[in-house]
Amino acid sequence: MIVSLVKPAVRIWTHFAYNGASRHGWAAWDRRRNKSDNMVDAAVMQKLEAGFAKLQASDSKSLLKKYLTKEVFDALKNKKTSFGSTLLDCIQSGVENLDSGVGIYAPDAESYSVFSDLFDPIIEDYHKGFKKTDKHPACDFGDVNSFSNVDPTGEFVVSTRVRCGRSMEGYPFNPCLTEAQYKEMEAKVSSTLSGLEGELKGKFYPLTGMEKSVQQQLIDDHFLFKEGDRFLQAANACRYWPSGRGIYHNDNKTFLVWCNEEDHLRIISMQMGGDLGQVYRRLVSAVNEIEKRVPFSHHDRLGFLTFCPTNLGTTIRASVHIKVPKLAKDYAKLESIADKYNLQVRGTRGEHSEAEGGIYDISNKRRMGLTEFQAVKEMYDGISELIKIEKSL
Ligand code: ADP
Ligand code: DAR
Repeated sequence: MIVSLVKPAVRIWTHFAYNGASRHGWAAWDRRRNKSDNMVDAAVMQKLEAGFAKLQASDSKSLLKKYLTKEVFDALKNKKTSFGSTLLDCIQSGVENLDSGVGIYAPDAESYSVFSDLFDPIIEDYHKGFKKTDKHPACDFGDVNSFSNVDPTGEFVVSTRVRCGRSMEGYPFNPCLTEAQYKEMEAKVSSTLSGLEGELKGKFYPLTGMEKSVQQQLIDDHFLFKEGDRFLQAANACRYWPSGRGIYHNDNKTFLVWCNEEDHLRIISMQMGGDLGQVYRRLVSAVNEIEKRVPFSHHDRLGFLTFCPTNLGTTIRASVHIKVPKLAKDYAKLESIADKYNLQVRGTRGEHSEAEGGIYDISNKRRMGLTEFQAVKEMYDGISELIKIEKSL
């Protein structure tokens, strides 16, 4: 009887202990976090201990829960990066959102090495075997004319999109950015992109001052990132919103750049239909053009650096919005077939969303341990197989 009361009691205590502490709000906690000393202060330690206990008492399925063992927690809880980032900055989103799939972000690039005891096993698991001794290959977009239309008859694929993430050298990630830095980065991105010509020519639209109806239409049309992502909010990635945030796009909205949502830059090529070749060629030429003007943060072992470990390396997500009504009748089967081809199945609006009108967002899952070309080929081959199976049912 006593034992059966313990777990719920622990769960209740940790819930209030953790959330009670955050009742004082991040601003107060932020002020207490003295970035100059190398000790983790008592307030942070109290939230860390409560957060760890809450996670342990939960039935969360996140990679954070899986790999933040007591041993790893004790080894990392007193560590800080030179930006003053602590283990709490890394795990707070996964502690607040127990339904996270991953649950961890890097507040700055150094976090990947200072907290590597936690990041490395999560990276190995998510990217299907990229070990801490592995080195991500050099950037290689391959032959950009290798991909044709993945669905020439247009029976299944609604639209195709290839995106990559880039971090600007000299700036930390969201939780460590000041409002002045957000504005500085936005100005740099806006002026850099204003030099693009031809099909890439377009205009930068700051989120600050954007008509709500215009913003919502861009989101509904899948061109703009959504607002109020609770995972990013809990990771302290939405401070000073909408300062420094915005979107650049060409007239046809086939080439877009997100500024300071989850990553400093999300470079996106997309269009209706299944012509992956055309989408990929546009993405590659855009990345090459932008790289001439903006130095990107790159790590010798991890590849291109991003806020979330799931986007490291190539940072490439190649996706289709696709209707596979027969396969979708058995969602678990669709996911297991997709998993065989290293594909990730998501709802129409991406992460943590449901399919609308039977449209699924299906993309390559892993981004590390293979080249950009191989990541896109993995999507092309996997989607081709899914369409073959759908046709056979
Ligand atoms: P993240 O990887 O950070 O979740 P994504 O790069 O997947 O973000 O962007 C998610 C957004 O992109 C969602 O709004 C989703 O609807 C849109 N999206 C993804 N793939 C496609 C596609 N093939 N066609 C149209 N929109 C897409
Ligand atoms: N939603 C968070 C992050 C998952 C990876 N997707 C990113 N980074 N957009 C989670 O842990 O579920």
